Amino acid sequence: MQPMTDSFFPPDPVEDGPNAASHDATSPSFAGTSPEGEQTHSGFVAIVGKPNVGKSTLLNSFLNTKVAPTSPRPQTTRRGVRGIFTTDTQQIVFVDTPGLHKAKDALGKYMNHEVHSALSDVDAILWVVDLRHPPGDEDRLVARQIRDLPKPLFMVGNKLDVSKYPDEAMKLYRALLEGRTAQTGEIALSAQNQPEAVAILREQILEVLPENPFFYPRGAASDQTREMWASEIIREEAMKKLRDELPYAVATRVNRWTEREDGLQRIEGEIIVEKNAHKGMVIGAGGKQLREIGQAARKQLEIFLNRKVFLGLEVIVINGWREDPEALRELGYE
Ligand SMILES: Nc1nc2c(ncn2[C@@H]2O[C@H](COP(=O)(O)OP(=O)(O)OP(=O)(O)O)[C@@H](O)[C@H]2O)c(=O)[nH]1
Ligand SMILES: [Mg+2]
Repeated sequence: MQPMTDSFFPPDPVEDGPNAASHDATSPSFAGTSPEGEQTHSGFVAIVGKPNVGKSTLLNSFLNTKVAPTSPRPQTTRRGVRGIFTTDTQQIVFVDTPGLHKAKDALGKYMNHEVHSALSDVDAILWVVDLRHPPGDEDRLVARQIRDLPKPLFMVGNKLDVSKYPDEAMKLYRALLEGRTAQTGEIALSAQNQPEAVAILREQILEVLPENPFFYPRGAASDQTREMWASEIIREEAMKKLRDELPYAVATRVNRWTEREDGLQRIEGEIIVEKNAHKGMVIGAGGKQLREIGQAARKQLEIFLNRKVFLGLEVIVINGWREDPEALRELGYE
């Protein structure tokens, strides 16, 4: 993967990357034609599916960088993050969504709402399924939401590298779309290990984009601020390290980001837990766990920023934040 550049949105173009180009928002291409005067095509493409099937991994692979957090735990994605892929005359705005699931709290309801709002106004849909398993209730729930939408749909059978019966699985998932009349395509791949297959799918998506001006300047990789992006990396590492219910009870926030003259990025963040008893569990004996989370997050930030990073992390309590509309808003879940 390529390192992310200085500012995240609008970021400087990644050298030789897919988004490499001028990102002057007033350039003719932003207004509907390429610099050569050709018509531009662009559109929104929602990536949906049940939790943990590899939606965010696929998004990052489409863009060849890290826009969205990924982890082995279901319900890693909480916000509908946009990731942008731009060629001379085409732009895909991918909308990564939380895994559709049976919501248990206000945060879960917000997450499902993100899926529905992503689906309400898109030009195409990617439905990601996990080929290691036959469809379950949550897959059926997703299939019911998308089957009759009159937009191009690609069924993406993911985790091909670790699937024992991919053909059989594809057949079972395909059956959930029976009766669908709009344009439908399918592909089996590994979002994690097959960049060539992911590029083929991206080509197929480019084919169905409608005529539109670009929605984002050339060179933009995401709609997030650098603070939002970094806080998601911190949350990813916290989710990977924490156990039991804790990964779901933490939120993260970056409050300060300053740059020293020698280029060092000083980032100060918070890990928010929902009760006092959780604080010590996140910090760990002698602060070991918090240190490990911080070190892993710092490493990722350094890779993608291509800069030295100082990451300061504090653990704070916001009582019952997952059920508190005001706290949810404050943490960016609105
Ligand atoms: N072996 C294998 N693992 C994969 C593949 N794609 C994703 N994974 C793993 O599956 C897990 C879930 O990936 P995510 O991309 O976070 O899944 P998601 O669908 O975005 O999950 P939520 O945001 O929780 O809904 C991670 O541990 C990934 O590394 C793949 O092609 N092969
Ligand atoms: Mg995700």
